[in-house]
Amino acid sequence: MKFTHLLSALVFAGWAFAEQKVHSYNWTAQWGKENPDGLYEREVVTCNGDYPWPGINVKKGDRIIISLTNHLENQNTSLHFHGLFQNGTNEYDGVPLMTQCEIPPNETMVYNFTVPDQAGTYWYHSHSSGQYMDGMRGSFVIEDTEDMPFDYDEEVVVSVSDWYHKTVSELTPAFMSLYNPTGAEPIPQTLLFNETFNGVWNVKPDTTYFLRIVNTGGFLSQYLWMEDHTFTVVAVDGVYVEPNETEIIYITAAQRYDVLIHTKNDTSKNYAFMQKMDEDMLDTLTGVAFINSTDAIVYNKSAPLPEEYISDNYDTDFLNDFYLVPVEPEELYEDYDYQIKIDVVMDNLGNGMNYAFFNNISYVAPKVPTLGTVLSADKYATNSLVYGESTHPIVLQKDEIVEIVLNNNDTGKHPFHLHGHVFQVVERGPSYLDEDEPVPYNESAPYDAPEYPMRRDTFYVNPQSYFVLRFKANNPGVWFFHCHIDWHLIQGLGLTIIEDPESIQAQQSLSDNWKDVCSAAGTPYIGNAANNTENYLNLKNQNVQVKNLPSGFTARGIVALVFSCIAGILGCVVICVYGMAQIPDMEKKIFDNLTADEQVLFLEEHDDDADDDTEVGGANGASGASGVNGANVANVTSATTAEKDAEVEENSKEGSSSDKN
Ligand SMILES: *[C@@H]1O[C@H](CO)[C@@H](O)[C@H](O)[C@H]1NC(C)=O
Ligand SMILES: *[C@@H]1O[C@H](CO)[C@@H](O)[C@H](O)[C@H]1NC(C)=O
Ligand SMILES: *[C@@H]1O[C@H](CO)[C@@H](O)[C@H](O)[C@H]1NC(C)=O
Ligand SMILES: *[C@@H]1O[C@H](CO)[C@@H](O)[C@H](O)[C@H]1NC(C)=O
Ligand SMILES: *[C@@H]1O[C@H](CO)[C@@H](O)[C@H](O)[C@H]1NC(C)=O
Ligand SMILES: *[C@@H]1O[C@H](CO)[C@@H](O)[C@H](O)[C@H]1NC(C)=O
Ligand SMILES: *[C@@H]1O[C@H](CO)[C@@H](O)[C@H](O)[C@H]1NC(C)=O
Ligand SMILES: *[C@@H]1O[C@H](CO)[C@@H](O)[C@H](O)[C@H]1NC(C)=O
Ligand SMILES: *[C@@H]1O[C@H](CO)[C@@H](O)[C@H](O)[C@H]1NC(C)=O
Ligand SMILES: *[C@@H]1O[C@H](CO)[C@@H](O)[C@H](O)[C@H]1NC(C)=O
Ligand SMILES: *[C@@H]1O[C@H](CO)[C@@H](O)[C@H](O)[C@H]1NC(C)=O
Ligand SMILES: *[C@@H]1O[C@H](CO)[C@@H](O)[C@H](O)[C@H]1NC(C)=O
Ligand SMILES: [Cu+2]
Repeated sequence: MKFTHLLSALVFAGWAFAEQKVHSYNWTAQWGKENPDGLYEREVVTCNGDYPWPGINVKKGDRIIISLTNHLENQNTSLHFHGLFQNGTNEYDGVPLMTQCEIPPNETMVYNFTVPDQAGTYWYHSHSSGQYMDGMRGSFVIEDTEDMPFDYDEEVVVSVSDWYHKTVSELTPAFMSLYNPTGAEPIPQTLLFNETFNGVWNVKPDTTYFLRIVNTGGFLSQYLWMEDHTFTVVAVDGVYVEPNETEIIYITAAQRYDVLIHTKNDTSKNYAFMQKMDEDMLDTLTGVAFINSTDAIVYNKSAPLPEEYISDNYDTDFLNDFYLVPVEPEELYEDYDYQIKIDVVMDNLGNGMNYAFFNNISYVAPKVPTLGTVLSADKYATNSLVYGESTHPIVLQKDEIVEIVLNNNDTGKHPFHLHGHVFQVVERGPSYLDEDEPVPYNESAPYDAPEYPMRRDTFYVNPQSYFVLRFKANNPGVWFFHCHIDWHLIQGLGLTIIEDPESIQAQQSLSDNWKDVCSAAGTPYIGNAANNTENYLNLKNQNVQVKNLPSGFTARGIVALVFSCIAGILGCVVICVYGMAQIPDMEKKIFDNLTADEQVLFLEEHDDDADDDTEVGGANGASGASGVNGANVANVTSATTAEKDAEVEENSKEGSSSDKN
């Protein structure tokens, strides 16, 4: 342990004895109507009826007690504190069916933990199937109690996020559908700045601002730049870095950039703060209302608001976070004890839908939350079998050095997040989108890893490329490693790390309230992944992913088939006339026509004979995965989208002039 570490550990231990400040919140999640972008009013998840959700601002060593009540009526909920290590309090990490049960309607869960020794910018959000994209999210700032490695005058937090005009439960059925065999993600309409469109940031002249930027969006990365001002990056994901000045920041979903911005002396004019969608992540621009959005750095309230400020180098000259240098250097872990090697693949399963995989596994939640299995499995807790196959369990030994090699066989970028840790970034390959094949990491190729690698908790991989991360397994708990594009999580892009299960058993226990939530949800919390309490090695009836397509089917084949079937069987007129009533039926018809080998395809109707060992799970226990909704299928037709666009354009004039801040 370095001296500075020892010192901060001692200071931190001191907190435990000093008077601990307690921050208590009673929060009720409920539906409300809001119009954050000024273009369209829709249902959002509110906090006690208010929107947006409050920012939390606390100091190291404080205690957080959040009583979260679910009054959503039709959905479960949960709360994750992104980036907090929850060392010893794994039960409050907030992942349904991994570290807790879903909080069902009318139930309350109390999250009760000590703020860790992790000064920095974090955030909280629902971890229940896509729900945070409906607005259930906020900033979580841990103030430093020691001197910070830079000076500033004022501190401000700001969120940036993509925004949809439909709720996740409206969008999911069409996304997880036979009619979307390529897995094209729903297209967001706008980008928000602090949950408002064309946001306003009021500044004072000649002032150094410490701006904490959080991307609370569920899908898109964004480019950020300012008119005639520069960012000096001083921290990422709660890790202080040597100041690095840049004109442009690229921020993925869930990442944080803390920057210094020095304002001008002259107050006669206002300046643009620009946000731009990473359009490479969009399958189509149809449905996007504004790809760029212009926020205002306001020096003078009577002067006009700024015009859009164009950049010609936004996609080439952004800061590459790989090269950042942590202020508190941690030497590269020279070698690893255990390697997790995973290929990211998007592919179709036997129901024709598109799923996401690490190797051949698409995450499906178990019957018993994984933490519950750890705490009840006794000596079997070190055997990954007991956690089930579709949770993709990986058991780590205490304090071993773990290397994650992730090869991205997909043509998109993905921001990956590991709960419970910051990791060292050892390598990231460039985009190989122009190659015919993905280029995997070549371990034997000579390579100079940085001596003091950058550390953070969310890091993106380039298209058809790879990254390599390392961390020490020094935080006993069950931790999710997953893509932070919430659509991809619904498609199963996650795996379960069971870190040092023996220490979890020795040190952690579950609160009564935690157990009450499980009982209310009807979810057992004792037993293996298949809810077997007698024989932990018997996984009969565990939840598993949908079976594979018969070999020879490809996504492209399905597209061709689906669309020729739609044309052949029904035709557009029928879709319009019969609407949703006909469509569930149509799916069956398409399958009838697909192949004679219907048994293979229709697993769900078949799991009582050949497949009685398993129950076919939907996507990640996602509410939306159940049933195809005809209304959303109709949205694919371009006429309706074009109409919407026209509407949006018109409303936008109002939106841009209204100063909602
Ligand atoms: C939260 O609710 C409980 C019980 O209704 C009450 O005792 C407590 O004072 C409330 N706390 C806050 C911070 O409002
Ligand atoms: C929740 O409680 C309210 C008020 O007591 C009741 O009307 C509603 O039916 C309950 N909902 C569920 C899902 O139990
Ligand atoms: C929170 O946890 C602390 C420490 O375990 C305990 O003393 C306290 O009673 C808990 N508070 C609530 C409201 O559960
Ligand atoms: C964003 O909202 C928070 C309140 O949640 C406020 O403290 C902050 O000043 C706002 N940021 C900007 C840039 O206006
Ligand atoms: C801005 O004003 C301060 C005094 O208020 C002065 O010290 C500083 O040099 C000025 N900066 C510029 C760029 O003019
Ligand atoms: C603010 O803007 C108004 C309108 O352009 C201008 O008349 C005024 O002089 C400006 N104030 C300052 C302090 O620059
Ligand atoms: C969006 O911003 C880019 C970069 O500044 C610019 O080239 C482009 O014209 C803008 N597009 C729109 C629709 O404003
Ligand atoms: C700043 O970032 C650039 C890459 O964008 C890198 O080349 C440079 O070494 C960095 N400098 C520091 C001090 O972090
Ligand atoms: C990913 O792509 C590489 C290179 O084309 C290939 O060798 C590997 O088998 C692919 N992985 C999977 C799981 O398909
Ligand atoms: C978790 O706490 C243990 C001591 O209880 C400590 O050794 C370990 O370094 C901590 N892990 C993290 C990630 O902070
Ligand atoms: C779990 O097992 C118990 C006892 O066999 C049974 O009563 C319960 O319905 C099962 N629950 C689930 C969710 O499978
Ligand atoms: C809520 O959670 C329960 C238990 O995990 C699950 O059975 C139910 O399907 C979930 N409800 C929704 C709407 O997702
Ligand atoms: Cu992804």
